[in-house]
Amino acid sequence: QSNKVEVVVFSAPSYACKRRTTLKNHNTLLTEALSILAESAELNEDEGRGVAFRRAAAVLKCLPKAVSSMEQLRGLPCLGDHSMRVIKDILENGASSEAESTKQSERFKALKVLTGIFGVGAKTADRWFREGIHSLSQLQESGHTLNQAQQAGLQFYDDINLPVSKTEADAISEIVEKAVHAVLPGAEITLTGGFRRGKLTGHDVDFLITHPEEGKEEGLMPKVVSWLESQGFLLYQKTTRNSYLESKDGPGRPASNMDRFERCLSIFKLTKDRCVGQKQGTKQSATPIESHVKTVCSLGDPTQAKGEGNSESLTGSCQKTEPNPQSHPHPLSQIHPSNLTLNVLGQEKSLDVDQAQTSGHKPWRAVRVDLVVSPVSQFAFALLGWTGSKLFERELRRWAGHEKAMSLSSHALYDNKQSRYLRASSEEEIFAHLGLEYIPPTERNA
Ligand code: DCP
Ligand code: MG
Repeated sequence: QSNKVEVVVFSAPSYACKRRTTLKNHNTLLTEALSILAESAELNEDEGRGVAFRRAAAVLKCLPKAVSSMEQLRGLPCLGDHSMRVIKDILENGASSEAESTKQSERFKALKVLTGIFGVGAKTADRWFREGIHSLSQLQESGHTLNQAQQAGLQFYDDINLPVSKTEADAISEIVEKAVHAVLPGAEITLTGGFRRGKLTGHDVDFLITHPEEGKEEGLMPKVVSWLESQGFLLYQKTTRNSYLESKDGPGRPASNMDRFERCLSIFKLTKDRCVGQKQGTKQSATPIESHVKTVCSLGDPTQAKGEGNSESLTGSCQKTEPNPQSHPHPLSQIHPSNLTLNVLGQEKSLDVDQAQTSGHKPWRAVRVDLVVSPVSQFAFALLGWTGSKLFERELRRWAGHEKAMSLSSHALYDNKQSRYLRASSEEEIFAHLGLEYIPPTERNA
């Protein structure tokens, strides 16, 4: 009789886009610690280090079992010395001292609070931190001029840092569908981002809009935005014409129809009706959209911000932080007195902090919504590019560039060897062009 203990040695492909990563994570202790270190690196604008920790966390997310010993890891890619030390610490001591001390550090805590403001990226947060601004109240006292995005970000701080549920995302979907169909019947709306990957919560709700007839989608976004504004659904919006010609990751010679993506970064006002509320077992008499419209119309006077101010830059205001209620001790609650004056673009404006503080009691909540319009010829690329996860996207582009001599973006796939664009009308076709097995959205949670 043998008393040898069988050790399960894990293995996985080194590109995350070749792995199937569902939401079932057997190694949350390890991946959460590595994610903290990744986040900290990103907040310090150390992208290389951030990606290294993200890759290490991602490879552990796809394992079929919990890791119990270091020797199980010897066949795995993406685990550098630093990540290995973190894992070892957790296996031996139950926690990573480095991740714990990072979480406790004044800088990390302050940067989290500050980047929790919509429109504030790592650069701005770091500048403020170095000026001694560590909290929202210190930011208020500093008299800094905030742009419109940041002003909205501060005003709806608590709501924006509260995870969005799938139920809320579905209620938003109905509103977006109603808006789009009101201005362009036949247009198609797809929920993308984390919710398409099957996540039950998100930091925002992402949509991709197209029309089966090429060109019909042109000029759609301003009309959708006007409709939403007229119905009182928008607390803030900034529409940008996403110029593909200017984008960094696009191939060198884009076709003429490729500078058409329009994007709207917005904050919706979502009424907490019977559908949206978290109460269990309540009957729904009206459809969410009907009761929503009624309530919003009767509320009147929605706070409307015209998106004319410059947000920190698209990337700045897109700084995505995983909402984590435990690490957010409701920073607005530190603010006194209850009615503050903010210096917004040189104008004195009063900010109703009571309103912001009572996120749990008011009959509505603020939800971040990201709308993207794509011509149907680019839809598959846009869908693949906006479904994520961010690391999955990055790995797809790395695979395309390094292994296939191709350039992949949310607009197109360019074959550098053949010097031509490769067409695709589905995600499956793009994976096939890339020589990859098709991975469905629910398995792209790298
Ligand atoms: N995306 C990207 N690069 C950006 C912005 C977005 O690759 N600068 C893609 C990948 C994301 C998707 O768009 O998965 C949606 O962006 P989100 O930041 O909303 O990411 P998720 O929806 O995945 O996360 P969450 O659930 O927190 O909203
Ligand atoms: Mg999202």
